Amino acid sequence: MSGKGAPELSVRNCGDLRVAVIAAQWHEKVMDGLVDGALRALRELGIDEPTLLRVPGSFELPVVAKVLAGRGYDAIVALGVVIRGGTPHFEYVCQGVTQGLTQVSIDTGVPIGFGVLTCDTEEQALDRAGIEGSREDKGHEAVTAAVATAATLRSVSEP
Ligand code: DLZ
Repeated sequence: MSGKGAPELSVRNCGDLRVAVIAAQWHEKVMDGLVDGALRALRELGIDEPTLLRVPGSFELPVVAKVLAGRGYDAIVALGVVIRGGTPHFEYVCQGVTQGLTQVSIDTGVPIGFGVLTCDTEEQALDRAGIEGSREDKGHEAVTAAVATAATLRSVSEP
């Protein structure tokens, strides 16, 4: 089998990528952790001036991602937290945001890091928020995935 391995992720090959972070506003404490983790990951990669936009809720992430994807960004990172309540609303928001972001990414060819937590409880979300005591840091992970994919795409489009 032939083919290139994934390009190394470093300031050298990522620092000039244009990246936008879009963050919903529900569940402030978890969102603060996700945004901090995402911005930290971008700094580690030398991407010091990302665009950061806020939207009201996770349902609004796809439309903003679509507009930004048409404006020359190399990668987009979508951050949100949806926590199950007592009505079917949870399913509709989760489905809308997941399908919406998938569609935007495939239709536009711009990688989107999926940093949307869909949790049964706030405790589960806090455990993934990259704050003190969390076991996971999903904002950081979403940036790494989106930037790695953008670097891969760039490596195949250049001779
Ligand atoms: C309405 C709503 C509810 C009930 N829960 C959440 C949530 O847990 N996380 C989230 O990001 N947004 C929630 N929203 C707001 C919707 O995403 C959306 O902003 C509104 O339905 C208005 O379009």
